[in-house]
Amino acid sequence: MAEHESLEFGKADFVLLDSVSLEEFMANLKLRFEKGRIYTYIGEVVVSVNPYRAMNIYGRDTIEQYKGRELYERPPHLFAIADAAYKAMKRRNKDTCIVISGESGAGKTEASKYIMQYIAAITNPGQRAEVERVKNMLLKSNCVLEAFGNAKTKRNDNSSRFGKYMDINFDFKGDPIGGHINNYLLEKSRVIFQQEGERSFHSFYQVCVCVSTRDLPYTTTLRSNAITVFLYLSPCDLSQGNLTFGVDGDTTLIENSKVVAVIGDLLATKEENVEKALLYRTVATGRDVIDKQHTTQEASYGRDALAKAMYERMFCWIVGRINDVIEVKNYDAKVHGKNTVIGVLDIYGFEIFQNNSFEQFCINYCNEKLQQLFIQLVLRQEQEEYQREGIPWKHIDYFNNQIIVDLVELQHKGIFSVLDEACMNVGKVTDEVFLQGLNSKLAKHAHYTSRKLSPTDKSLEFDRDFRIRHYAGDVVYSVVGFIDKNKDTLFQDFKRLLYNSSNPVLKMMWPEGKLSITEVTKRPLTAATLFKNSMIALVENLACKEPYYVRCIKPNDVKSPLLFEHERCRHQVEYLGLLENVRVRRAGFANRQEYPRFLQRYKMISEFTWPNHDLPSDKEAVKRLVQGCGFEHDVAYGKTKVFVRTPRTLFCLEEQRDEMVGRIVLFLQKVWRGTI
Ligand code: AD9
Ligand code: MG
Repeated sequence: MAEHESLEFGKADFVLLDSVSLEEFMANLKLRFEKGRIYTYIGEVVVSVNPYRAMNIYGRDTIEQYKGRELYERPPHLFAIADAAYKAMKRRNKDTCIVISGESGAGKTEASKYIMQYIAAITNPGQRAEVERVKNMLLKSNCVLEAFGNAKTKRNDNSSRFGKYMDINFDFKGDPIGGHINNYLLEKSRVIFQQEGERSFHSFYQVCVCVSTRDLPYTTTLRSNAITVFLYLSPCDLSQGNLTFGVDGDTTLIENSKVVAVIGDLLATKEENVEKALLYRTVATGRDVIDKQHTTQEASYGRDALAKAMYERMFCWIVGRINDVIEVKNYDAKVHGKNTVIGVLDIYGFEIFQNNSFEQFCINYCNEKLQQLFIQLVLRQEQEEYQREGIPWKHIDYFNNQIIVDLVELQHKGIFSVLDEACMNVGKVTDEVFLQGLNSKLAKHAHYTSRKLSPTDKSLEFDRDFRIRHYAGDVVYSVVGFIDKNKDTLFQDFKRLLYNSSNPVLKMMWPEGKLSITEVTKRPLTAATLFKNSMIALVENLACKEPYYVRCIKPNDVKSPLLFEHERCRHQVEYLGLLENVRVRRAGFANRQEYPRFLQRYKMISEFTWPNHDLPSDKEAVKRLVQGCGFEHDVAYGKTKVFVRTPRTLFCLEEQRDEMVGRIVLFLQKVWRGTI
């Protein structure tokens, strides 16, 4: 329960609602949003509503107010959750993580940056140079990663098109000594295509601006860069010409050969090598190795695959470079003890577009996994706390989205397996074959349907459509492109081309280009399998840490700071399971505090504890205090914590405390003025 917040701003913790109904929840959320109170707790979970305006609540003075405080001592804030994670890590030597979830545009990335800023601000009081260096790197890496990994979408002008999990390592003093970033599936198809009203990654436009404002010779490389990417930036002038293919009789040709020269230059390789890789494919037939000419379609496919793969590799390379400079160095665990970790997860939010493809499918599956983790951990955490403290537990039902997670990832039966099977077909490998596979395996699944299975369903407009009932809503996906995106083929010729570049960085990015065609036999893992494995590993990693949650809500679809669209918000509150979260929290105990903390806060309201108690333990002292106030019936005593069931009791305690603090202040003022 947060201090200094009058009811004028609504309830600072949803647990304190008079009754738990959707109406009350929504009314409180709306009132707080309108009063500029964008954060509200559910116990230790922060619910955040995107304000869509600059808020004066992240400055140095605010940071100072939260430093070292308990959650309930200050109005709800991201800083409080960051502090709680930090304290748990420092005091109890626990690895913690902060999981930020919510749909696209709800404010996850902004929240993650404020959390990082807070952690940076409260650490390293001794100004150690190496720690300052690490902190700077951690903070500044955001800007680089956003340039290369974020883009404007219809949902968000600065949408993360990759998932990011960042570990910050702390030494025994609690100062950051390093970190590590894991990145997840970059939406690389954006390099070659953007839906109407969307853009490619920010970096392309930033490069374009550089080119027009800077001088030669520095821009020589940049210009060639820009030329090659112009192809794919629809709003740009393409006056430099496209890399397009045509035919002359039986021969496939590059129509604009000037571009090939630029690419050769850029890739630090010979023009003719580029041309050959674009037009031919080396294949092994028995003992022979031959050059097979591409059709124009194959050549275009190869060109696009090359552009996507190069961008993705470059992105991973950038992440790797950042990791090199932030990795923990010279830390001897034997001398200093184990270094502890706070992980911050900021991943692409659930999204529904007009056209949803493989990328949306992966993004939404990722959000299903995180929702499942939230369900497990919120329940598990409560359960474990009661068990640990020796207090009986009462079960609350949730909608469990495990059924949807299984629908996607289950071995043999799940959508990813059906997709992989379709990709391995020896005969026809088409998106339609994949859809048939889905229809035959999942016809009876409550969360799957398709146009074939529900022909009268108006939301399924085309034969290629299938629909998943996600925890956050129904999404219609088009199967078009699933097979290609899953196989993610890049001809070996391109890998070899890049490996043979005289640019050492490019060469290093493509080690597999070393293999000759006869050595390449192993089928690489598909994009779906790689993504699934990375999600499973991510969830395992999060599950073994003490989690803190930020649940972000997007108030409207027009980025307005004033509009609280009731239906939009209600939908999010429902699917995020926030009401159930409140119920779980209330069915147990609304508040729990360690005995010394509780005493520190309320000792002035009891003659047995003020100014100090002489009882054998703090636990005994708390018991006496509670008995004295007449709250025995509403309180349970755990091993290390006192549990308060109803918020009303806390209110009463707070009221009595306020009154006593008021009296003490008055008394002290009189003493100072010499009137006593
Ligand atoms: V996505 O899943 O990556 O597409 P996010 O990350 O949830 O999405 P983001 O943090 O990028 O959303 O927020 C979207 C926009 O909302 C930002 O660019 C800001 O303009 C705005 N925003 C979000 N949070 C805040 C805030 N605390 N204060 C002010 C905010 N503006
Ligand atoms: Mg984001």
